[in-house]
Amino acid sequence: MVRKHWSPAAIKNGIEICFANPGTTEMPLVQAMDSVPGLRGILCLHENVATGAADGYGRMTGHPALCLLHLGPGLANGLTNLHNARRAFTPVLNVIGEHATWHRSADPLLATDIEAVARTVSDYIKRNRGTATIASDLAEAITATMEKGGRIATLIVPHDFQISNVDGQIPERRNLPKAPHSTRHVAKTAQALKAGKSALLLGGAALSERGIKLAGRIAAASGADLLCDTFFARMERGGDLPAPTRLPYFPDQAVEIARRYQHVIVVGTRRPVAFFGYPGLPSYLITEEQTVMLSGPQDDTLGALAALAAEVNAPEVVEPNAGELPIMPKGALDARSVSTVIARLQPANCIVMDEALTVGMPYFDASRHALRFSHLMLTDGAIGEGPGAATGAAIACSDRKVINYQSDGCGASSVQAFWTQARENLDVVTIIGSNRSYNILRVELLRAGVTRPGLIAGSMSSLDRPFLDWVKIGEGFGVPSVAVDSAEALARELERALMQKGPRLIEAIMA
Ligand SMILES: Cc1ncc(C[n+]2csc(CCOP(=O)(O)OP(=O)(O)O)c2C)c(N)n1
Repeated sequence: MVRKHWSPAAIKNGIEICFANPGTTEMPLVQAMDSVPGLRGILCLHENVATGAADGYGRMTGHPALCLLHLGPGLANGLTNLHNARRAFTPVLNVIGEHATWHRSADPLLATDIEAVARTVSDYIKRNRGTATIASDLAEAITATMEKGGRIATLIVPHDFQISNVDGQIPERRNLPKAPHSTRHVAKTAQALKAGKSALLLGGAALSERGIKLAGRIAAASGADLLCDTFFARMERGGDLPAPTRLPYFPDQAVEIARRYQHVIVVGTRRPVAFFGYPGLPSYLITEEQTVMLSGPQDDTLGALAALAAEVNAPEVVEPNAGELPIMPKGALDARSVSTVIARLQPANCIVMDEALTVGMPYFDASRHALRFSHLMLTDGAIGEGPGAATGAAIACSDRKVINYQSDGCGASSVQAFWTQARENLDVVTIIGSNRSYNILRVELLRAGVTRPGLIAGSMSSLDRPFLDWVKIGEGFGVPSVAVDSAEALARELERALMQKGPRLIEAIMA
């Protein structure tokens, strides 16, 4: 039976976790998970939690999780976080159960053009054509997720093919040859570093521990500054690691920083683009003349950095990133004080999933001298990622504490993740920066010169009628929760939460 064949095929190809919100057309595949040990099924109460979790899991492990989703509407529900995963270059495999082939012509409920939905985020889409190829299709789709630095693959499997008999070998995914880095780009970069004041703009693999250390050595040899992407997928930070300056979100501020350099060397990412188009401001944050490409997100960035380090005679050891954390705040809570309390108390080796928008704006600088940690961010601006991604990160790294620093509006989009955290007893502490507004929309209006928004514009950006009661929300999904409104109380509750195992939620109510 395919049921029996399916799980071994997934496991043999390196899949260990299946984040699922299944329906009838996926149930044979769900049953298959019981047939052999090794594939852990995790129920998510919304598909966007499943896809967000797969993103968090993939960013922490470097290999794909499987998302089992129900027909077109199930996949559509998960699209937001597949957008984020795509920008993060996270490998993710979606498997979609489809109606039985003989039943589709009757236009049953839930019949959808699944390929059309999948196309918006997937680089690889395949419709399984028969039982005999299910296992090889699966192996091929898993291989596709590992291509070009990490991709989204979607495999559609009709229900009748899931329940038929199948024999034969279980194929393995192909090992993809790694494209070598460009020696021409290395030579051009070395020249640019000599020509004038430069910065290395780091993203992707350049923000891994190895990448950032190589970049630090190159900076020490050449006098270049280190910058990083505004919305990076994962960055190793704190301790004695080099600490790049993050390009600001607002393009005028980013351009102001970029203007200081004759050359900006792009490493592991793309030429940076403003989030939105604002009148009078450019789309690209660095000019064409400034741009020197060392490597893009899909290239061998670590190889290129190592070659560049050799080319510029980089020292083996550089001055550690010395400095102090900001002092512990007191009194009423604001963005700065919430960010500072977290930066000061976060334990060594933790993972911080940061979807805190304006609440979290001070956090990057506040945590510059924090203990060593992995910092994950919202990569594509499609909100509602944090709780799901924190869930996936906690499953990927069960020995590490996960902190989900979360603004309230974004958090409200994926509250169902708390239930999965409770059910799986995941070690996630969620801190809701509760400003009771979609504050970024107000800031954007202000920047556009709208000092007095109209009634409708005002109500579209306020979350205060009624307040979201995060203690009830957390508790309702099974997560012990508490609300605080001072820095002292936040520090006390965060310390307490960090000492315990299992999920906790703290609502930090801002003045
Ligand atoms: C999927 C999606 N829907 C809507 C938006 C538009 N949007 C961007 S930020 C935001 C509100 C964020 O509010 P909150 O999380 O409370 O953060 P704050 O702005 O208060 O810091 C909205 C609605 C988006 N980016 N993505």
